Amino acid sequence: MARVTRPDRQDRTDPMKEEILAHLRYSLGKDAEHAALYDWRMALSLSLRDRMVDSWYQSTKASYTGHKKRVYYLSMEFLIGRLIEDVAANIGLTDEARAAVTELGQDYDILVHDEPDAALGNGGLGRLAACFMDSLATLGIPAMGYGIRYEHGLFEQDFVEGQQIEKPETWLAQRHAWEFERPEVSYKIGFGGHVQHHEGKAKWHPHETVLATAFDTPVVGWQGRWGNTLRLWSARPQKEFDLASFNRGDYLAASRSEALARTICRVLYPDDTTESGKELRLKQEYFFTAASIHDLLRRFFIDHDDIRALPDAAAIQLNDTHPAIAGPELVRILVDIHGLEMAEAIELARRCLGYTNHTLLPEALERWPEWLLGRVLPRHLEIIRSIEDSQQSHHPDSPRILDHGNVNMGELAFIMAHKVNGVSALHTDLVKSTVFADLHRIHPNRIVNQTNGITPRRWLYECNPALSKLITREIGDAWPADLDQLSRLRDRSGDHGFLQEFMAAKRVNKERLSNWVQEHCGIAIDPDAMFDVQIKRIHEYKRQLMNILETIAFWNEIHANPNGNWTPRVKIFGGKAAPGYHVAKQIIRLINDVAGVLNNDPVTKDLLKIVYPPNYNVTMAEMLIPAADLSEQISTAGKEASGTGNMKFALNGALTIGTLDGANVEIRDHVGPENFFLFGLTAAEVTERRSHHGYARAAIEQSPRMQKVLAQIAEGRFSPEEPSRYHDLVGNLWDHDHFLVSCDFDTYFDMQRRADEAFTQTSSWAAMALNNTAGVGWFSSDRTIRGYARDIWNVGSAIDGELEQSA
Ligand code: 26V
Repeated sequence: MARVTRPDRQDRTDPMKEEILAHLRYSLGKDAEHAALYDWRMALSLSLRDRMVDSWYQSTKASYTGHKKRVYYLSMEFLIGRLIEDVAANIGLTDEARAAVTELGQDYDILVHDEPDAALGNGGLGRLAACFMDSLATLGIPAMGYGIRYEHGLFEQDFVEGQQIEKPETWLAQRHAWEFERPEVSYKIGFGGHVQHHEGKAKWHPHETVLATAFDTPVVGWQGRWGNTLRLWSARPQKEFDLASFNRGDYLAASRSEALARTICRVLYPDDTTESGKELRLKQEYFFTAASIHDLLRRFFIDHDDIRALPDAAAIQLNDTHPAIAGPELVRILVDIHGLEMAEAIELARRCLGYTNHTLLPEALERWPEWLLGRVLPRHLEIIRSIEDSQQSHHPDSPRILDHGNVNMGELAFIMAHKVNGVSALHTDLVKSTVFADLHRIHPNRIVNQTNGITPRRWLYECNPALSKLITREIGDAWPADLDQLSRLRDRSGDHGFLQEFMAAKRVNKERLSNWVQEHCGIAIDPDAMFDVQIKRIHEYKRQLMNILETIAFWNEIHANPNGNWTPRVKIFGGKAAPGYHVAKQIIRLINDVAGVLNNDPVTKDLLKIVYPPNYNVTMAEMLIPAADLSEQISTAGKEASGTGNMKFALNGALTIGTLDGANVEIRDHVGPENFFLFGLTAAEVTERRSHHGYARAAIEQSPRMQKVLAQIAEGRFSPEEPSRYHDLVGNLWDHDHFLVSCDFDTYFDMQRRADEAFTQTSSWAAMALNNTAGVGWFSSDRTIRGYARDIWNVGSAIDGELEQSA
C-alpha cells in the first residue's frame, strides 16, 4: 500500500511550511502578520489532514475494488482526544511539523495545546472505541466507525469550594479541523407514527423524520499504510421550517422539526451509571444506528444484488447495548423492504452482528419500557416480539427479551448476535456465570473473551517521548506496531546503567508534571516523592473513597511519629462524577476537603500531598500516566469489567497496587506477581462476604485504624465549617458498604506500606518498573483487534501479512 507522500511537493525545499502558509491564506483568509493562534493551529491541522488524504482515498478505493469484508463498529462514544500529535506521529511527520511551525515563528507546543479535546465519550468504553479505530487502521482492516457528532461532548468539570460543578463543553465552537462534511450522504430517520398491515406486509409510517448527515474523519494508522473512516452522524431537519405555518404566524410550529433535529445530537449523556430512561436517549440510539445500517446497506448494494451475501461483506459490532436496536432495524429492512421471511431475516441479521458487553453493574444494563419503545419505534416493537417468539419456539426455557413491561436490551443484543464477548478473562467468566448464565447454557459457543487493549502509538510513543526514545535505541523502532518486542527489555533488568536511564526518563516526566501542577493547581510537589495516581470516573465500585481513607490513615501514622522514616508521596486524583450521582460527588468533595487540610499541615506537608486537578480528560491522562510511579486499580473484585488505564500505567513503567479484578488479573500474570502489589478479596470472596449480615461493621470493629479515620471525618475534622457534611457517607460505610471498602481497608493499607518500602530500594524498584513495561506488550489493542478479526468478524487485512502475528 502506498505511503503518505505528495510527490508533487517533494521537490520543494520546505513543503510543510509552504502548505501551512497556503492554508493560512486560502483556507483561513489570513496572512502571517494577522494570524491568531486559532488560525495557525487550523493551518497546521489542515496541512496534516492533507497528508492523510491520499492514503485514505487509496485505502477506500482498495476496499471497494478488492470486495473486502468490512467491519462496522457502532458506538455511542468515541473518546478520541486531540489529533495533531496523533496524526503527525502516525504519518511520521512530527519532526517536520515542529520544524515548519518553529520556522514560521510559532511555538509548536502552544499550537498543539490549543486544540480542544474531542470528548465524545464518558470513559473506558469510548476510549476503547478510539484505540480500536487506531488499531483497525494500523492492521489494514477495512472498517468504519459509526457514532454521533455531539454538539457538546462530556461536560467540563470545575471545583467550587471543593464541589464539582458542570459546565457545557463546546468543542465545536470553533471549526473542527479534521472532518469532511458530506451533505450528500443523508438518510431519513423516522420516529413514532403507526404501522399499516396489508396482505401480510407491514409498512411503518413515522410521525416525524429527521435527516442524518455524515461527517467523516480520516483515521490513518501507523506509518500511514492504511486509512479508515470515523463517520459521525449529525441531525438536520428534513424541512428547514414549515413555510405555511410560518406565514400563518405560528413560528413555534414552523420550527418544530428543526428543534427535534437539533436536540438529538445536542449532548452526550454524561451518565455512565444509570439507565436514564430518557426518550431522547432512545432516539439518539436509534438515530445513529439506523443511519449506519442504511449507509452500510447502500455500500453493500453498490457491488452486490443478493442481500443474502450481507454476512460475507459486513461485520457489525455493537459496542455495548446502545446500538442494540440494529438487530430489529436490520430485520425490519430485510422483511419489510426486501421481502425475506422473518425466520430467514433473523438468521441473516445474526450472522452479521456481534455484541460486546462492558459492564455487569445491574443499574447500567439498558431496559426500555415497552410502551416507550412502542411509541417511538412501533414497527421495531413488533419485530422484537417476532424475535422473542422465534427464540421461545426454539428454546422454550430462554430468558425473555420482553419482561414485566420492559424490553431488555442485553437479552436482545445477545439473542441477535452470533458472538457475544466480554472484555477480560475474569469478566467473560462472570458474564457466563451471572448476567447471561441462562443464555450461555442455551448457546454455549456464543460467548467469547477478547481482553481489551490500548494503542501503543498514543499511550507510549506519543505521550512519553523520553521513554520511547530509550526503547527505540535499545530494541529498534518496530515496537509501536509489534508491542510484544518490548519483552526484549527484560534482559536489561539487571543492567544498572540501563535502569538509571529508564528512571531518568520517568524523572523527566515527573518534573514536567510537577511544573504543571505548580502552575495550574498552585501546589508544590517534589519529583523525588512517589507519584501515586488514581484517574478514572468517580464511582463507588472504583473505591476512590478507600484511597482517600488510606491517605488519612497514613497522615495519622506520620503524626504519631513525625520523625519516622517515611517515603514521601503525592496522591494524585482525576475524574468526573455523573452530574446526578450524589455519593460520587460527595467523594470528590471529601478528597478536596482532605487535601485542604493535609496540604497545609506544617508537620506532614513535605511528606504527603494531595493533588486533584479538575476536568480530567484524555489530554490530562497523557501527562499523568508517564509521570506515575504507582497505579491505583483498587475496584471491588468482580466489578471492573476490564479497565484500560491499568494497561497504560504498566506500559509506562508504573507499578500497580490492585485487586484481582478485570484485566488486573492478566496484567499481573504478564508482568509477574513479584512486580505487582496485590491485595484484597477475590470476586468469589466478595460474593461470599456479602452474604454475612453486618460484614462492614464487623470489619470496621476489627480495624482501629479505620475507626479513627471514620471518626475524624464524622467529627468534621476536614469540614469544620459543616461537621455533619459526611455523616451519610460514613454512616453508609458502617451500615451497608456495598463495595466492601471496610473489608479490604487493612490489607490495602499494609500493601501501601510495602510499596513505600519498595520505593526506597531504587534499583530494585527500577527493575520492577522495567518489568512492567517489558511485560505488557500483549495489551496492545492490535492484539485485541486480531482476536476480534479471527473469532468474531472473520475478516482479513488488506495489507499483506498484517494479521499473521498471534492474536
Ligand atoms: C451506560 C450508560 C447508560 C445510559 C447513560 C449513558 C451510558 C453510558 C455508558 C454506559 C455503560 C458504560 C460501560 C463502560 O464504560 N464500561 C467500561 O468499559 C471499559 C471498556 O471495555 C472497561 O475497561 C471498563 O472496565 C468498563 O467499566
